[in-house]
Amino acid sequence: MSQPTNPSIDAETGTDEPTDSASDEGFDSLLPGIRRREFMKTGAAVGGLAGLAGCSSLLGGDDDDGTVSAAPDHSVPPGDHDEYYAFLSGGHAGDIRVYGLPSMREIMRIPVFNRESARGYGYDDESREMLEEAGGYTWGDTHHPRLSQTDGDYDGRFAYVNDKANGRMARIDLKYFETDAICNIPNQQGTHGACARLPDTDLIFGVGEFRVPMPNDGRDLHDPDAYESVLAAIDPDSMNVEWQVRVDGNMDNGDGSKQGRYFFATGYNSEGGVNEQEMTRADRDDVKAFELDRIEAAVEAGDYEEINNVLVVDGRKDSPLNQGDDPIVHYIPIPKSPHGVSVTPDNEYAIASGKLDPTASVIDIDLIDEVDDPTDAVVGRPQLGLGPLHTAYDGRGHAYTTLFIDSQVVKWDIEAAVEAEPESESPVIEKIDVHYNPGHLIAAESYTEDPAGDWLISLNKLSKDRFLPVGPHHPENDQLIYIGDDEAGMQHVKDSPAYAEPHDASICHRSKLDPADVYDPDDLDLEYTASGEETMERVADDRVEIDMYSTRNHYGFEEMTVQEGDTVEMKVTNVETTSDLLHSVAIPEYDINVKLAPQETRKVTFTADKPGVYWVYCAFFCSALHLEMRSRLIVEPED
Ligand code: RUQ
Ligand code: CUA
Repeated sequence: MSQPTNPSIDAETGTDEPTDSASDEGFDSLLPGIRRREFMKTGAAVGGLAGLAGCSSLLGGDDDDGTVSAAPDHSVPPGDHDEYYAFLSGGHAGDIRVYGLPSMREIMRIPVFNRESARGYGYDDESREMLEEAGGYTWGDTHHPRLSQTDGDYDGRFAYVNDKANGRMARIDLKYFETDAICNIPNQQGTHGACARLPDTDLIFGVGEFRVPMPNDGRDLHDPDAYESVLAAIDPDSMNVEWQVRVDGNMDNGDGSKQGRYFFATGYNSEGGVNEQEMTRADRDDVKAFELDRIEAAVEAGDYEEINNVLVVDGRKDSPLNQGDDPIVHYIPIPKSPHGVSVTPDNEYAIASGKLDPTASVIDIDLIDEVDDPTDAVVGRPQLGLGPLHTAYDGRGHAYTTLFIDSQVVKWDIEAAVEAEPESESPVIEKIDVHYNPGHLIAAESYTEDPAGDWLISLNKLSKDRFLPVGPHHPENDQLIYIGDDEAGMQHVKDSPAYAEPHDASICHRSKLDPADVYDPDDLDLEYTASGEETMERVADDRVEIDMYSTRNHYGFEEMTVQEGDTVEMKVTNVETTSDLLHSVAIPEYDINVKLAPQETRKVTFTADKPGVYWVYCAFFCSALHLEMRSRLIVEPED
């Protein structure tokens, strides 16, 4: 192995496996007469040697002691800000984690499908009702956070994320970094892929993974051939399902073309099997390319069936809408159980990873509707390594694909893959070991038309021995890799443990987000209660309404007396205008926990069914007199 290129890297990661790095000496000895700069330029043509030498060691060079330019300083000193926001899904923790890059510090968590007590999410009336209306489940499985775009670039407005567990799509308001809407998607059991119609995010797509009877009301239980999965198109403003398309086989991940025409979804289990053996029998499954305008025309023309109040268009292979020259869904055969699909920043290609096949398939987007045999739309099939899952881009014509089984990230040249023979390894430029078994990877702004091309995170499923042992449930390992220097190659600069389990992420430059520092009361539905405006009123025989405020170091009322059996509607405003000064309303034994950021108003409704004295306290350490910030809820017994 080569020496670490930057001593601070080694110190920071604590890794005993230095980053693979290139050296002029190592290069020249393998490729006499070719300077490494030329190699990189012609990497596609001669990269085949990488296969011979064992890709990662070609660039590492076993006995080289040369140096290359190191990754730019990625330390972020205390008090300094990071350059990028990274939004990582929390998987079956149900949330989104916000990291700063390149420090990889976790800055915030945004609860989405989970209840979360630190932020009081799922405890106040509004968020509780939202979660109840969205099915009332206590958890979800977030995979694919995608940020809204305008004109092919992040606009800082919203993030959207799927629930693979329950067939839902959530929206996160990036002004407040909070979940503001959840769509419960009918006919879809498990929404996997999530992404948008670009360039202006005017439709959100949820990709249905599990095939079920349509509708799933007890019919066709023992007839798996009749099970189906659907693609759902959701209006990003109303968060209502606009239409769905039913398809053959199942679906997995998805991505939209950059210029609106197509949505792509990978599918495994074209066999329609119900167990592993049946699902992996076929050598080919497919990528479905949905023709969005044709689908909308079919909806317009009334060519749909209404199932569970949703307009469902028939996109199965034998649908009348798929006969003739203008099919609504193209089924493009891809080997074997493909997983990830993503569209290149220039909108030329959709690249699908083989998962059980060591190749990726490069689909020429312009050819899809031109060719007679859909297989002919596949114009490249580079041999990448074992278990290719997901692909990201640097905007310089390179693709980066995770190899789950090989525990590597492979960098390859997209145009070279189009020019090379199918199954050729020559488009491969370089591989780097990651620790261990990467699922997704994401490069900075890779989902936009103009990726930043400097940082990449490999989201590794296993960390094994990389951190202090914490028992049998190990953390995962997100590894930061610098990809900004094609000459030096990929440089691994940091390990960052992650609580289970990040899947996908979106990375956005900080200049494109403008989060609020305090709430704007006009953005909230509940009326603001200023100091001096507090009221406590019995509005019915068994109903009390309390409107009050909170500030350092007291609440609007020092005591609140109600009768046993009363329904209490308590609305509280945090009247602080100072940034970062949070209060909360915590009531023991009533399970009440309402968070209040500055200028925020929330409401909680509960039944006072236990007589006694209950101290209302503030759970955020807000000042030296925080412990004295109290009120009493007095519940008088029924006589
Ligand atoms: S997908 S790891 Cu996780 Cu939703 Cu490929
Ligand atoms: Cu308010 Cu502690």
